[in-house]
Amino acid sequence: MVDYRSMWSELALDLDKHDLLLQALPRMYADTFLSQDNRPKAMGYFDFVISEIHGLRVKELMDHKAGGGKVVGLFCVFVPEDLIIAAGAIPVGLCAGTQFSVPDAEEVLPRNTCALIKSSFGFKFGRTCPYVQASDFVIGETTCDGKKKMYELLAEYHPTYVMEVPQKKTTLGRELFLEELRRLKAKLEQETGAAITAERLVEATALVEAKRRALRRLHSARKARPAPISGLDALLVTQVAFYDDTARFTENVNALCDELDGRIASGEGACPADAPRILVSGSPMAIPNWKLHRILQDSGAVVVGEESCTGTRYFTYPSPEHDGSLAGQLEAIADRQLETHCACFTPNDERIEDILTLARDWAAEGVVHYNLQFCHTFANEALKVERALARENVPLLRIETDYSDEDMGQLKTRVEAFLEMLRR
Ligand code: BJ8
Repeated sequence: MVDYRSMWSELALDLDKHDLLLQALPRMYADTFLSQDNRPKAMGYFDFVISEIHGLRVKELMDHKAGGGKVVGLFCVFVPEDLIIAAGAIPVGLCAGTQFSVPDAEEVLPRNTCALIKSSFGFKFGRTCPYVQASDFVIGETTCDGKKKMYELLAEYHPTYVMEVPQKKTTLGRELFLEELRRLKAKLEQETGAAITAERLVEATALVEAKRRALRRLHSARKARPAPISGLDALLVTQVAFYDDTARFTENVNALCDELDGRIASGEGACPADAPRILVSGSPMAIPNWKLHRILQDSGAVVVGEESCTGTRYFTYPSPEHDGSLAGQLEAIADRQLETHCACFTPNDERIEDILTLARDWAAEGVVHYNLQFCHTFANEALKVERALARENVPLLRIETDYSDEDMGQLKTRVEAFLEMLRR
């Protein structure tokens, strides 16, 4: 067992508090993941990654920094990873999904803030996340109001750069976003001292596209009945995508998909063929937020897709064709990113279309709309989702929750009643 304590000290972590966090994780992981029946063998890689979540991967980031490289933290899929990679830096997702860091955040942020924002901020404020500590700077974005205002406070504790994301997908919105990509490119070049050339960007986009393709392949495998992989395992893979080494991750997702192809061919599933098939849609589920999937799965359902930024919104749309020039590539990146149908946009009808397509093509018998408490954008959009699904006769269950365990019993009762209705 490697001892990482000196690395964590170097990163100025609060070691006592960090110990408490690491003590809780193995048990929680074993109960949630390792206890599942008939998991694909290739999930072993992802189990290993989680077992080293604050160890080996952080060491890789520190080695990169020791060699003169930079690490850049992100909170939103709108920030293009390929631009960061083209500058020779490593992007890492910092959105957090645990109640552990929420009390620290509530010393500063209002309690009625969404759990994702509080958890992410709390990790910096309480110095319990080696990833934010390892990052040379973080890139925020002007998506929801809670995040925007959190970044202003975060800037008091960590170098923070905020990128403007438009609120409407108009011609003007696209121009603004394109200009913001150019500004971000200049910022990255200034921070890393490396020039982002057309060639480097082609290579970086190819790397990121290969990862997205592998995730699409995994997502597509979940169309099969019985589903060859559990919803929990599939969600875990997407969560790991935000911080693992891109090329190694892609290779392992493809190995997993090869195994799933074999399972599909032989009719082997991760659940019974008649398990109710559920599409989850709404707020992202940052690692280690496995709460809703676990309740659904323990109640006998199988989650066959996530319409969220820890799901289809992250990987569905590939980069469009371009002429190979730097300017042409930035336009292609802008167009790809603007296909992220986040509820922060108005209007956002494309998301409703996406949900209908996913429910139909993945043969979902019901949709669970997942809303983090105090996330007004997704909460307001839920009504439109409900109406659209009603027109297609797809039942919807609206869940609003946070990261605490307090409402587990109540949620389980509601989920079980919903599944019972689907079975009837
Ligand atoms: S593109 S979904 S990753 S902004 S859940 S913090 S919206 S109050 S995370 Fe998001 Fe980018 Fe959009 Fe995706 Fe605010 Fe809602 Fe909290 Fe949210």
